[in-house]
Amino acid sequence: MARTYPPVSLLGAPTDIGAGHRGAGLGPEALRIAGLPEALLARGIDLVDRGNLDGPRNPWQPPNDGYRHLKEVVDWNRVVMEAVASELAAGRMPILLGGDHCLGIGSITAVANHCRRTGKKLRVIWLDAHADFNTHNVTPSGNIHGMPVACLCGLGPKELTNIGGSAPALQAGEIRQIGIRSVDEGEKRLVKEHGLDVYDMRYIDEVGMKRAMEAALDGVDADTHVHVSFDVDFLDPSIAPGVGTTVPGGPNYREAQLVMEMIADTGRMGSLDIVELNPLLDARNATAQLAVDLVESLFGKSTLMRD
Ligand code: 6HN
Ligand code: MN
Ligand code: MN
Ligand code: MN
Repeated sequence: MARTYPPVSLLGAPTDIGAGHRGAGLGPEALRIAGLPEALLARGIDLVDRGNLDGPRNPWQPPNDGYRHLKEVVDWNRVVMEAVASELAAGRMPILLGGDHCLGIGSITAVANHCRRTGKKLRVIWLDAHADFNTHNVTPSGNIHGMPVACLCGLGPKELTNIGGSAPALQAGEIRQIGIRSVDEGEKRLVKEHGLDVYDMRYIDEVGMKRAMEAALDGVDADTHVHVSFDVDFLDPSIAPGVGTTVPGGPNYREAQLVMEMIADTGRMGSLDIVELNPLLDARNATAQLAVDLVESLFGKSTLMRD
């Protein structure tokens, strides 16, 4: 049976404010040029591209007390949170076009508040090479794109942990992390302390992507809002070179497709972030095109044979 999707809104957030490389701010335009709007329209989706949000420029400063650009990161996340919240309130599915992964704080805080208000359960599927669970005490870089999951779980500066009104925005039990293969030393300790549910590459190698995703999606039902936070560095760098923080040993093309297909099969995706795409490091926009291809699968494209 063909699935129908809620109306979708694209929200561009052209910034690399939380990253260690310049260029992720060009991500929204690269995704559009790679054909994301047309691909979704071709899936029969009622789509509106809201264009790009506006926020502070990147001052490119060194860390201060363990954070780079904290004030600007807060400003960007407020803008993102409000935009995502208003799409959800209007019954639309927001797709955030990053931008770096620090924006997951605003995006997911808005989603979490929406779920509390509507009485939905929330499941965040965090596709990433990294756990993004650093704090200012343990971060090796000061880059806030390495901290969004910690902030969402209440660990971080008040301006970010309480951005949606109260902290924590999320319980660790609401998150599943897939594809993880680079976690900093201090970060590892925090991930364990907070009991994050991590399906790392070792686990995926051992049991296979199918079983890993079955476990990650276990319990998702008609009352669940699934939020997908897709950090493009989740993918193996041999197929996705256009990111600032490549880590070898990631999911290959087929494994990545399976992840997206299994999420699509739940029929419960209610919001999506596509982050960390860096066109300055890409090869002829190939990584952007791959991201679009995978997003089509998130919207059911490659499940055709099973309809
Ligand atoms: N990302 N763990 C490293 C750091 O600097 O904290 C890398 C973080 C990468 C974050 O890709 O979203
Ligand atoms: Mn990330
Ligand atoms: Mn990452
Ligand atoms: Mn919803």
